[in-house]
Amino acid sequence: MNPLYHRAAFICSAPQLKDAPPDQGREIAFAGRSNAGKSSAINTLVQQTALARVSKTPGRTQLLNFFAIDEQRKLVDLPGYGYAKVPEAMRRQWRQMMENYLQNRKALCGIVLVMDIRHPLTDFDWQMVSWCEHSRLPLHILLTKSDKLKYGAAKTTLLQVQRELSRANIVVTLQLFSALDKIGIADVHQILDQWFGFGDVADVSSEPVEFDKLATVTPP
Ligand SMILES: Nc1nc2c(ncn2[C@@H]2O[C@H](COP(=O)(O)OP(=O)(O)OP(=O)(O)O)[C@@H](O)[C@H]2O)c(=O)[nH]1
Ligand SMILES: [Mg+2]
Repeated sequence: MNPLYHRAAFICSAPQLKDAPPDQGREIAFAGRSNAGKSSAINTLVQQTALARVSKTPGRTQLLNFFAIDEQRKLVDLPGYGYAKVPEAMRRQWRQMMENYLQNRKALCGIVLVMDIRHPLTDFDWQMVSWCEHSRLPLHILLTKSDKLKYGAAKTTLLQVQRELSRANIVVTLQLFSALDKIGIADVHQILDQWFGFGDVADVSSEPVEFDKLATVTPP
């Protein structure tokens, strides 16, 4: 594993895009339904137990949470969607913010879409897939909580999801994942390395961010 992931540090929580750190370098965002396991996936990938806040209560992550990998690279924990108790006005706000973020954030170089393997490809997931298509963003899907199914059943779901996406002409990569059993970590790291351009660092042309100046907001 690239040791930089282990050193990931909280930058800030942004209620809106205007509160986000400067739009420079490269950024990879984790999206998905509330309670799917986004925050857990981030913690597992950086081998830290409490970088991103995990909760049994759906809808916990309501903000855009930014984490620094290094001066030029960030991970973003996006607010979950599809939480039934969220009022309509908040849903609308969420949709606007997500569309704005996905369409206008220049640093954004890829989306990791996290789905609970027991409930894959919800309407919201399709919405996210189509936004990524529209914005020409690379997409990698994690079928997480794969520990909840026997290996054979997990593999069958993986193939079904793959088939449905290819039937819709969607180009994505996807894999099984479990934060609990630590399944699939190396594969996600490979995707992150590729999108972050580790190995072709000179390719990242933006100015370095001074994280000391940004780390002023209370952690989530
Ligand atoms: N069994 C199992 N449980 C998991 C796994 N990943 C997450 N969970 C549990 O699922 C619940 C939700 O996890 P979170 O990581 O907070 O989910 P989230 O997608 O960040 O949720 P929001 O912030 O509400 O959008 C927690 O109780 C986690 O412990 C996994 O791989 N296996
Ligand atoms: Mg979360």
